[in-house]
Amino acid sequence: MMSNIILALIMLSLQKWQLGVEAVFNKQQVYTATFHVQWFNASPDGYERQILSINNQFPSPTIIVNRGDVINITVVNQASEAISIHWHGITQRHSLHMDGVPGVTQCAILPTQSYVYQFNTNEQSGTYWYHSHSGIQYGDGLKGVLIINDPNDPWKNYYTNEEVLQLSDWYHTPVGVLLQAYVTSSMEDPIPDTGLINGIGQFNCKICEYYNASIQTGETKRYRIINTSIYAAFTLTIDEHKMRVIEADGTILNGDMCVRSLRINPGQRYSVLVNGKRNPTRNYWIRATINPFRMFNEKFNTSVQPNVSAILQYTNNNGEYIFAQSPPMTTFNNVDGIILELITSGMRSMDESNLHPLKSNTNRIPNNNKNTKTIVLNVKVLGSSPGYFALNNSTFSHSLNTTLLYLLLSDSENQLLSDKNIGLIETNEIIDVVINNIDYAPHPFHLHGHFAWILASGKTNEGFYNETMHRNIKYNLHNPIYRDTWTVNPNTYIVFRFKANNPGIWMMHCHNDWHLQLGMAFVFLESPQNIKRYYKGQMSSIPSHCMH
Ligand SMILES: [Cu+2]
Repeated sequence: MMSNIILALIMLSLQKWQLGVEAVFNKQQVYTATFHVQWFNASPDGYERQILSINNQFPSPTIIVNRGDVINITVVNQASEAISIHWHGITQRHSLHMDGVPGVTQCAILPTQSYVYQFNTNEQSGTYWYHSHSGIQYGDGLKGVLIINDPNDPWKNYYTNEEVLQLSDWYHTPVGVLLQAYVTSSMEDPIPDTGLINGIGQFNCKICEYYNASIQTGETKRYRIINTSIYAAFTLTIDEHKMRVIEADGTILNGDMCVRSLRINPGQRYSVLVNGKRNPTRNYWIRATINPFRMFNEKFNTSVQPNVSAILQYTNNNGEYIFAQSPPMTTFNNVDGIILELITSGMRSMDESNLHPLKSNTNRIPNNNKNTKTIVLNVKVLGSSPGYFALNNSTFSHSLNTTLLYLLLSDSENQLLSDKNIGLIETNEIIDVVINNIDYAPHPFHLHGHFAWILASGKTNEGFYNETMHRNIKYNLHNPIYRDTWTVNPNTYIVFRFKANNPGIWMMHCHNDWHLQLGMAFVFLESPQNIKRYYKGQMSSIPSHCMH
């Protein structure tokens, strides 16, 4: 008891010291870099292919900044196709034209051209990432990690070091080739060949390479886990170690959820704390497995390797590896059984609605009032050959010859609003969005420009939000999770809320990118008059390459 009090006092003084440091941190820094985007050959999983890289690196550079810093990145297109970069989870307040969505907020960057992305991270902190928003291009490698440190992170004193584990699905065929076939036939979502952890995978290898994560004996370490896939949900486990979930998409959690397996959908991020063993006798496997929407034998054939592993290497206080050997292969026995069990238990334990913020945010959730607008979107597949995803029977498509932002600035908002997949929301309205997922697959939805409170979410096959049922749906207005990417379970609903306090043209779409390519998207046109007022003066005319 006494030692707990002393510990609390030390923590308190540490926090005060941190506050002192914050004054230094708060001097706004500008993080400047140049990204040369180009193809290069590499074999991250033992299979050589062309990768769309940044500065001939794979994985792409990790950006680490402090809260409040400005990011300034010049993207130089040295590839053969048009590109763009979206900064996933950054709300782009006063920098809508930096959101990186071709046809919506900017013209794509053509070959030989460059574009400067500059934006302020403002009050945001946590784990983010960036990726191309041109077609399905980030599946070929154009993506990376973005971390915004918060000197006042409440969990900061509970861990000593941190490390990123970027999970990604990986295709051996360039995804643009697969996309052509996908949009012209009624085939199912192309299944990735395998997965990568921090850019390293194992595909039919005899002498395999593994990413080496590390942990010191007895330390508590933070791992930032990011799923940068275009398709795959992953289940992640660390043999004989548990994970305390402390962050979801930049929101600090209360740490109540401690899991054996973590389920993470494309676009989502989690931070977990892992306690290192005091007297380890060996290293351990970190395993990530691609979750198919259906069972393995139905969706996977033998050429697909749904499992990717890394090694948790124990180190001494000097950071030196203690054990020379990899974890014993015998722990790989009965892999299929283990993995199926993990996926099942992962689905059981990782109910996203059980994640709660550290501070009850009751006061911050905007109250339902006369300004509340409820938008119901029924999502389903339309047609069959090819099938398209539709929201309220309308599929999202837009011209790349201009942008919605330029159309608005040239006073063509009526043209925008005639599109069924664009919804008008006005300043300070409270927006409740219902998504009914009329489909057998879960869909991870991502909202640009905002974080949303997830007020209610049905379990798989629970049924839809409709005239009669919605009265029985109970909203969590006490401690709902607040994030930018969430899972809508199959054959049921989700309800989320945000306040229209960030004028912009914000996409909301499925982050299974194959589905986005088939139109599973919606756009919120938020406070158009404010957008005009703010951006008309500072934006030049439409670049010629963007026009018809
Ligand atoms: Cu989807």
